[in-house]
Amino acid sequence: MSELVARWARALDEAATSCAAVAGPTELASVSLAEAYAVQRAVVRRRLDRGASLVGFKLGFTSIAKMRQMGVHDVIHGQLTEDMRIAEGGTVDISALLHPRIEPEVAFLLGAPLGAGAEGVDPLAAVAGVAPAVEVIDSRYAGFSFTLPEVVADNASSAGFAVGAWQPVQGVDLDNLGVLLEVDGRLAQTGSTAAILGHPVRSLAAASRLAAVSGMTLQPGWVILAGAATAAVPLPPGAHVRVCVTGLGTVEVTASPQAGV
Ligand code: 0L1
Ligand code: MG
Repeated sequence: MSELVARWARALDEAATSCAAVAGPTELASVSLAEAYAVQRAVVRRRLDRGASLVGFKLGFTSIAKMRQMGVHDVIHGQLTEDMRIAEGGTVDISALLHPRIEPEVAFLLGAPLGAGAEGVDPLAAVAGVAPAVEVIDSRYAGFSFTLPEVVADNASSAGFAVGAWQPVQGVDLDNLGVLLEVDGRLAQTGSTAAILGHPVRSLAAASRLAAVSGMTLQPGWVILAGAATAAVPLPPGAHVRVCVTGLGTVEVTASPQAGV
């Protein structure tokens, strides 16, 4: 591991654990994506060394609008650990977060491996279930402001996720389902699953491809967050969040008061 990778893995990990944002632009701002992913792996390694376990993979920049905004042409990925999981109906401890936002997503549950060692497998055939999901994102950079390599290094702003009831993927046409994001009973965002790369299944194919490039195998039992169907919105203290995906169901979480749960 290079000195830069080790130094930034420590800096981003400490920013998360001490709730102190890193001021940008940083020297990561213009590193290669390969170096940025090396920092991401090292950040996640530090979490694993503290006892966390890998439970999934997420995609970011899955909407054309967000790609254009960042001037990028491909999605990015991040890694989900067990300590990021929030029970359906549970509490998001925002006292441990810098400036949390939420976004409605579609989640897939893998029943078979994808990625490295499973090249050529039909991604949909590897899916054991699909569910509505809500992702909590939190940037470790001040002002939620970063370049592409910076956000890749920061594990694609991953912070938490909750998933609704799993359903069999067969017979659910995922291409254009309505998505509602409510905060305290008020509509915050509306969208469609079509905003997720045109069809969430494309995210699954992208996850498989990106994992293979990184030498990662997406494991049976893992959750794959396909990407946001709308823009993210701030998650204020005490807020009750409900995501509804037509035909898939709902998922709800509540933010803790500022002082913690
Ligand atoms: O889950 C996401 O789409 C986040 C990707 C990183 C960019 C951001 O923090 O908005
Ligand atoms: Mg997301």
